[in-house]
Amino acid sequence: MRTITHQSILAGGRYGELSIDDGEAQIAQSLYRFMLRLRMCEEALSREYHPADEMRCPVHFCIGQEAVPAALSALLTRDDYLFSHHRSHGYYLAKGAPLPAMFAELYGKETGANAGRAGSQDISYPSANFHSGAILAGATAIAVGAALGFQLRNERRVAVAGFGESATDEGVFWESVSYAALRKLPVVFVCENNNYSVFSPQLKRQARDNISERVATFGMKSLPLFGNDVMLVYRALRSAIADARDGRGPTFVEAYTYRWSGHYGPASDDLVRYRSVEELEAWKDNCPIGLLGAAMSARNLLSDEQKAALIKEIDVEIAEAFQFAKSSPFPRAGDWGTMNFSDSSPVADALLTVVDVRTFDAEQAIVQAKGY
Ligand SMILES: Cc1ncc(C[n+]2csc(CCOP(=O)(O)OP(=O)(O)O)c2C)c(N)n1
Ligand SMILES: [Mg+2]
Repeated sequence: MRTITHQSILAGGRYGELSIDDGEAQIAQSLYRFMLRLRMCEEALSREYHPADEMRCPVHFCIGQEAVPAALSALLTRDDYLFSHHRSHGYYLAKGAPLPAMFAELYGKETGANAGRAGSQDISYPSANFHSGAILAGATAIAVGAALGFQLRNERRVAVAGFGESATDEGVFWESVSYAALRKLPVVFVCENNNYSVFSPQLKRQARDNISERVATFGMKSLPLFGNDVMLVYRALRSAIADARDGRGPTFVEAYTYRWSGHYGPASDDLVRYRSVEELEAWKDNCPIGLLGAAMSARNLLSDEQKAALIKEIDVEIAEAFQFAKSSPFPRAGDWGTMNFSDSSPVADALLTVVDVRTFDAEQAIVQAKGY
């Protein structure tokens, strides 16, 4: 197994190994488009978040981490399941869920993906088999459960769990790996290792930075790679997903990457001084979109005109999504009882009757979303 760490990536400076093989022109173009669209969405949402303060849910932006979702978008079928964590937007779009419903969800609107009740970090789109959740490492265990279901029913479907390296601080992650390896389940674990859990680097939370090696000792294929080379990520996930689908068992892919934004919210949190300006700049030099774009230009796969046309097209789509979100109605308090998505849960029904909607609303102080 090749050794790769955050330190070794920084020591390597500007990455010069991204290659587009013969026959990969089309996939490179679609990966580029996905990453650019995701980046532009995140930047537009960041710009709108303050001072308007119309989005009132916490948002964890994934600027700089576009490669893994892009690769998944090209590889998963609608029938496959994708479970992700709080940094959810890239994964949501990877599953082909609609942009206007994502924006509306962030605005807390009735037309949002979850009728405005989940917000960014718990957003889901059940008809596309996409679910995210704020409980770290939850995605890993749930994906294993889904994969067990596919295996028992003899379905050629795959479950993917996407999460940050901090999920590996949790016991349930290792239990999930152990059971998936034992049962050779059709599941793929994708860890976006950006080194930080909020403000804590991995080596302040774990004695070693060798997650992939440890996973391999559980009897699972395990692959660490430079996660800003989207072509590498794409090839690794293509083979992992094919293995899972064809009964060759699970794979753990550890994609080393970096978030440019603060942990949450659009504002920089660098004043906490948990990471250096030089480190951030070094990773910006290795931007996943910039690296792919340069390789495509060198192969005449992306002209300035094509890029400008793409930006124009995405700008229009984003403007329409904002318009949709802002002009949509808020959910009505009187619909509280229908928030239960299951119609067969007597426990939830019983609990819901305890809540007096009017009292509940009256007791909610208006809390400004500022400070992050
Ligand atoms: C079980 C659990 N513990 C703690 C938290 C609080 N929390 C939210 S995000 C986060 C850091 C997550 O880091 P990582 O998994 O590496 O993802 P990243 O934010 O770096 O993308 C923590 C500790 C949580 N959501 N769930
Ligand atoms: Mg992290």
